[in-house]
Amino acid sequence: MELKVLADVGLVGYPNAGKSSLLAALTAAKPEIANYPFTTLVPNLGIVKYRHHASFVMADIPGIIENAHEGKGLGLRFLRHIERNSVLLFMVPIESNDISKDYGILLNELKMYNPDLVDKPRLLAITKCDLVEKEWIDIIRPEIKVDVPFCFISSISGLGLVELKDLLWGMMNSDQP
Ligand SMILES: Nc1nc2c(ncn2[C@@H]2O[C@H](COP(=O)(O)OP(=O)(O)O)[C@@H](O)[C@H]2O)c(=O)[nH]1
Ligand SMILES: [Mg+2]
Repeated sequence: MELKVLADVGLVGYPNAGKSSLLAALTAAKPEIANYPFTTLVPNLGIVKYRHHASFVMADIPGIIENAHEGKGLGLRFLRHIERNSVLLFMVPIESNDISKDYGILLNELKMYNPDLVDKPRLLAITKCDLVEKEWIDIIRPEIKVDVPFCFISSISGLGLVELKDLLWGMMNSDQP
């Protein structure tokens, strides 16, 4: 049986990037959150409430990256491509030694898996920002060299989550992906 899931936003990140935690913070979903890789084998889906009346679907797809080359996992067939643009949200923890480089590696993994996905609108969330001082964010902001919009978030403190939703909403509803 082929599982088809429709999502507006797909979370792309290595294990431990904070995908499940973001889903838990923004939706009523209760994905398993753990400090080790491969916590779940099935996609977690949640509905993000936006402003007063809107909502969109977010999917935390474990195994996108780690199984990409073996062709295992559910891949990225889940992305919706009608009506709204589906958006890829890349996630890299602020603890990374080189955020821009890690973003590039993720993008490349995705490209090797399915080149079509590179055409999807995407943005980068730098996660776990509660782990650093606010000043540190301002210091590293100019250092980040990526070809997409980016923002700083924390699923624990809530930092940047409203801005993240605004960015995602704007992208999925824009005429120019
Ligand atoms: N301090 C902090 N830890 C986080 C945050 N988001 C996730 N984590 C921790 O990072 C680990 C992996 O999180 P998880 O959401 O399971 O990552 P996933 O593998 O990408 O789904 C867990 O120990 C989480 O508690 C965050 O915003 N701040
Ligand atoms: Mg997870």
